[in-house]
Amino acid sequence: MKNTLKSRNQAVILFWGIFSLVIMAFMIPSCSTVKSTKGQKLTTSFEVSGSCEMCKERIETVLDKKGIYKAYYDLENHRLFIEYNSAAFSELQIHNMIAAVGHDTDKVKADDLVYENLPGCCKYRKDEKW
Ligand SMILES: [Cu+2]
Repeated sequence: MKNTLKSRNQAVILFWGIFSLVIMAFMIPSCSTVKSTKGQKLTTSFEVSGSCEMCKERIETVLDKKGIYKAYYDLENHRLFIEYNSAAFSELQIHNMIAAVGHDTDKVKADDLVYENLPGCCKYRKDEKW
């Protein structure tokens, strides 16, 4: 009698122990994913090479993505202004996306082959030494 009572208590403790572990296992990752998918709204600007309206269009189009709220390329000052979600992209990823379509940024240089394939009016490296 005493023995069964003890084992019953142990079973109850075991049950609640497992139960709370399961609850915690569900809670912890859901908390962290909510945090990471929410991210932060970041605003930044950096140098991007470009020479004409087509460049502006190309740069702004490649940044027309979910997670990027605003992207404005100032053609005169060769500067990109961007507002994005930190959970969706890192700043370096944005630099890479721009370089991938042929435009050098102050952090990432576009691949020569991609650059060579830009239309003549977009050849911004003319008077620059690389
Ligand atoms: Cu251009």
